Amino acid sequence: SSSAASDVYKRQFLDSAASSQKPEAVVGAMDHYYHHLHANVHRGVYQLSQEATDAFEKARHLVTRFINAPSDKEVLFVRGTTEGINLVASSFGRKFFKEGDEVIISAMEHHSNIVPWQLICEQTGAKLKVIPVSEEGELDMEAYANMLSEKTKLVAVVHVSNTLGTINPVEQIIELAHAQDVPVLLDGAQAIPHLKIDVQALDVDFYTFSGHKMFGPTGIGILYGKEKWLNAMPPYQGGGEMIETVSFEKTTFNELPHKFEAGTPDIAGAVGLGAAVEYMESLGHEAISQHEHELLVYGIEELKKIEGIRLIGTAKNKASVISFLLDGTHPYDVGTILDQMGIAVRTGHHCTQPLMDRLGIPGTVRASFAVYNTKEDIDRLVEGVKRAAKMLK
Ligand code: 7TS
Repeated sequence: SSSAASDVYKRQFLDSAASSQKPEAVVGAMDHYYHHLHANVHRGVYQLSQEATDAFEKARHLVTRFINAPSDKEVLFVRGTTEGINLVASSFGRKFFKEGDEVIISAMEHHSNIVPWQLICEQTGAKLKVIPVSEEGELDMEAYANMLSEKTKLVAVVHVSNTLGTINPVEQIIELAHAQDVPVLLDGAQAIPHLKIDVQALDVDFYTFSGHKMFGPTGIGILYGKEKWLNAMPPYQGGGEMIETVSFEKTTFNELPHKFEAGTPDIAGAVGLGAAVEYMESLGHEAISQHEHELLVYGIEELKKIEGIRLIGTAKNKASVISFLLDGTHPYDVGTILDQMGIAVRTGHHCTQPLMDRLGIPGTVRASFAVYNTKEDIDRLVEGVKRAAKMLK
């Protein structure tokens, strides 16, 4: 791609699920910010601070529109998906969980949608319930429906699996939970680069994602939360920015979204994320989906022809991830041979160890695509896997 900021594109970069490469527009926006606009936000009376604040808040507004949130108040800047989930677990959990309550997650969660819940459950006496996953990599929706009860305080599931690519039936998950007045958090880390997200159409209570997986910078992400929940929740961190008045007797808190944004934020990161939103909007979700779907279908078709290959994650509804194993070989060795050919894939458990245990495998080789990948990348991958098969068997 001629608009790419990185020469990594010259190689076969097939690890965008871990982190995407950056278009020139994103790097350029951050560069411009640091050269011309930088000052701290929300404080100075001077013009430069106002300009920095405007750039920061403009980025928030771009995200609000991108995910169709009702207002900027409900769109919080966080460090990424991990911090978004920790914020909800810590703040919502402290306020609403008690002994005997239950939190529902699934067997295909990334560790960052498991461990924060374990930590808050330990503190509050709540318990985790886990929706089972089939061999193909789909959620057992009947088991989920039966799991919901008056004890359930929250459902937290992944929208698109980073290991399998499964697109979960989140509309149905939310509908079933809401029928019992249970709020739902979606981990959108792998959904946001590929799917059009409309938080109002979903009626989701919390939606969180990372900037760096959607062509933005690292260190910045978003937590969307319904205003009624965010108002009811205590602050996550204390410090500057999040207060209204401070005294040793009593401190009062700032209004949303600032109540949850203690300290100087990643201003340049927010600006970069805003540029990433504009980049995705300029391509259009339909074009992104169509291109990636073609790559996925082509990749699956070609890889399937290789003797001894076993695809992991064959759900009907899938996004841009192909995980596989090669008979008689270790994923690490396959990854190493591919690397020698200039093909970047991820190998291992992909931060989903419980899912690996469920499927009875140590890990996978994972190729993941983004909008800048091409059929040639897939051809090189297939060639590489064939070579690995020959060398390792
Ligand atoms: N949730 C999912 C579904 C993810 O895929 C990831 C990162 C996270 C949460 C955490 O995001 P972070 O930006 O806060 O770190 N997934 C991966 C991956 O698949 N390979 O490297 C990171």
